[in-house]
Amino acid sequence: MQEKLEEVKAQAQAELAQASDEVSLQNLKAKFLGRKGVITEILKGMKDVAKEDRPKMGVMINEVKTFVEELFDQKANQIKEEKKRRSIAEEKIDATLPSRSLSVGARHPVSQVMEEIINIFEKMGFEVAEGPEIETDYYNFEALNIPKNHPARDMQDTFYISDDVVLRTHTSPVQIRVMEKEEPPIKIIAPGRVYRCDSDVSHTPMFHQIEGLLIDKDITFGDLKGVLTEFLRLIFGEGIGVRFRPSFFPFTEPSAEVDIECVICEGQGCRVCKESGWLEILGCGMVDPEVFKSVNYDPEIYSGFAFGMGIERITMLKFGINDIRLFFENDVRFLRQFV
Ligand code: 2NL
Repeated sequence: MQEKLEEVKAQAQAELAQASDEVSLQNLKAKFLGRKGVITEILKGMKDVAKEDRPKMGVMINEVKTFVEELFDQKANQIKEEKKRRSIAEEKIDATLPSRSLSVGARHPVSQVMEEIINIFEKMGFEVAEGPEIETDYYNFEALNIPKNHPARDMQDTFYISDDVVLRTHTSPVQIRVMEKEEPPIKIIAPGRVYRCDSDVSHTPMFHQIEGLLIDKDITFGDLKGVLTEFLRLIFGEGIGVRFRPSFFPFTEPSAEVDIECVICEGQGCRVCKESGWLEILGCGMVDPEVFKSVNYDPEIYSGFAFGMGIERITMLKFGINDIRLFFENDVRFLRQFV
């Protein structure tokens, strides 16, 4: 028996020395220590051993078993270490390789002009007001004295969510909401996205607008002219020609449209200004008493002016861009030209 056990030890040592990976190690483990393994078979043979010899035999067999188990543990560690060493040697990272270059974007020209306009009005003491882009018919039309049959209310021109709910077509409803909540003096601008059912070289279904509103005692059309003329000179340059033309809006009376001298041909006449030498840039007027009625302001005490302008149009004129749709493609080669 003693001899047999020595043989098993030697055999295990010899065969383990040959094993070089986890699979062959597992197979050998089954062969020696498994349920039908060599050592297990020897243990099973105990029943044929004389009773008085069994304890001694048991100790001897267990010694061999422990010896072989330790051999396997050692070998398993050796294989694991070898595998790790190899992966460190082979999977090298070259930290000196040049990196892939990151492409740098650019601030959208509409955002730049939006910010510039907001800055100018903030310096004049206006505060920014914001409100929902999904509005009720009341705030978008009714409170602004826009009659039920007005073309702006047509399904062709406005995105209706339901009979009573629309995507705002201007930011005026923001100003109605402020007037509902606060008493004059009011001095706000309302920048934001607006929506109209329209699409061609100069119209997109969503565009940006800034409206302004100033209400106090004794506000006159002269104040309106002063503020807007100063604004246009700051945006387009000190020398720019400015003119006010009579116009009509349901929410202002009197109303005016404001033109600047054509920035493309300097007033000589060209395709952009349709040979007139002038460019329409914004609409404005004195707030109509009907609007004051909607928000419970007394038109005998207060007066004020309001104005509105489209940001895309101003941005196109400022940078000489001839197709509004370029703003919405977000091609960085286009966007980078205006930094
Ligand atoms: C344009 C013309 C305008 C207003 C907007 C306004 C707002 C209130 C009361 C009265 Cl709450 N008016 N806004 C007034 C005149 C013109 O916009 O051509 N926008 C692109």
